[in-house]
Amino acid sequence: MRVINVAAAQLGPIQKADSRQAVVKRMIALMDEARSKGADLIVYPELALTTFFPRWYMENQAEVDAWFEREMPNAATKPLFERAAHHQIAMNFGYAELTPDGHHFNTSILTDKSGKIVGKYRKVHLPGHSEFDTERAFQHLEKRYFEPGDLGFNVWRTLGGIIGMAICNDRRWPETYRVMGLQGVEMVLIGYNTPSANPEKRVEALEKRMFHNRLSLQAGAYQNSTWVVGVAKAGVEDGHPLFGGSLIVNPDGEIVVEASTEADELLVHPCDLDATRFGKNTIFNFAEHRRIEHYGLISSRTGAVPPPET
Ligand code: CDT
Repeated sequence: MRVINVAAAQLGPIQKADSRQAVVKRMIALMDEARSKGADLIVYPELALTTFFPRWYMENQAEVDAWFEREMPNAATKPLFERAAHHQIAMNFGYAELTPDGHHFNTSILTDKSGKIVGKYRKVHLPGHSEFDTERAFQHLEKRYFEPGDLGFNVWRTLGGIIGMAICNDRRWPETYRVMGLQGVEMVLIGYNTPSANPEKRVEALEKRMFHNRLSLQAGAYQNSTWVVGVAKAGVEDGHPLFGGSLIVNPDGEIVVEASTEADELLVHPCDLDATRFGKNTIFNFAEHRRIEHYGLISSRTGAVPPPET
């Protein structure tokens, strides 16, 4: 058995006025609880340090940049890194990254148990739009504030296993998991901020949106025989509800733990990486069964092109 005791640390809402220092305090409280429960790794959501700011339309770049981190760790997050090193607990969290040469990414990092950053991922599948959209119930301006990630879907050998990362909307795309699956991934860490309502389809029920969340994470896990850890930022942020439903999915695609609130909430589960072996060696033995001669369109065509009508 190769067990990583994973803590999925769901965060409740973060209001616009909340400081990073206040959020880090909440993250440390969850980390203390995770450590007391024997966790090796704690996983926090996408954009964990701030409110989900892409719902707000901004034209002033200085105002936008105030939501971004110029270095990691920085003054606000140093106490989190120090506590992680003290507890000897690895961590993963998301934040808005502003690089020294002026690029903006929706980023996620993975540390080892000493608090050293061992992996970085930048969100590839940015949802939403880039200009103010009067048709929407509310805005989702990720395409305005972020560039598509430039690092691809990597995996890292750490904590005795092979671990990858993705962010929120990435979880809905099978390519996300498969590219990591082809590198032998054993655990995928995915933070999210998902509105409880569909801004383009007001009648869509919350239950259906949560079904799509589970469906995506469970399919990704099963079809690549990997653990998947999905962690929400949940609750009502300045009048805008985000759903919870943080969960850990085993390599058979089954949910082993799931959050029940929309507040700060910790789920801890022992994830045996050797449980990924059976699926990887049988039905999803890629080397044995994949037929890449038929998959060319996946990497050569972006949008669907139906055949001409006859
Ligand atoms: N943060 C994020 O990627 N949210 C998207 C919502 C898209 S609705 C415009 C998601 O896929 O959950």
